[in-house]
Amino acid sequence: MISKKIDQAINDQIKLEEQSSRIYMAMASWCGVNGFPGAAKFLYTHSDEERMHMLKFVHFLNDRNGHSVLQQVEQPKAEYRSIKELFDEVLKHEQLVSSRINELVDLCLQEKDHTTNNFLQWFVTEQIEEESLVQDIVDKIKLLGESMGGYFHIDMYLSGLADAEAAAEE
Ligand code: OFO
Repeated sequence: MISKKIDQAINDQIKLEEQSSRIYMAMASWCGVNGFPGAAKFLYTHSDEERMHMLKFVHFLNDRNGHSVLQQVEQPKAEYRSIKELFDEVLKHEQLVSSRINELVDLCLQEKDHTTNNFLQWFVTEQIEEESLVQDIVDKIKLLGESMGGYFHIDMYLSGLADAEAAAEE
């Protein structure tokens, strides 16, 4: 049986994962209509992953006699000044998600909920990978510079990353 506090905190996390999925889908859409097909592919894949994260929380909470209740999520931003601004925001968002996962772990320790803490460890590891992947993209954008040639190479790189991730999941 899960405590009321943890039930509420997981529901908040479900909202954040759903929000993440929608933010990345909106970003993918912007990339698609602004000449970045590789970045769009990468972000659509990430949008799907966030939905998968959301579902993991939904099933876990319901399986533990809690109740996953979907909440209203805000409309994601539709416009970006550049691909650099967009990926800087992805990185900030992933850092926010990591800090929320850490807060959830803290709460589990306070509440002595070792089962939920154990479940959360998958997300702790996942966030290390997500942050490092996005940091790498941000670094590459800086390195290649904000030029047409640089953007072209970034887009090819992101397309390759999306293909590699899809192949790894097959
Ligand atoms: Fe759900 O990991 Fe990214 O946000």
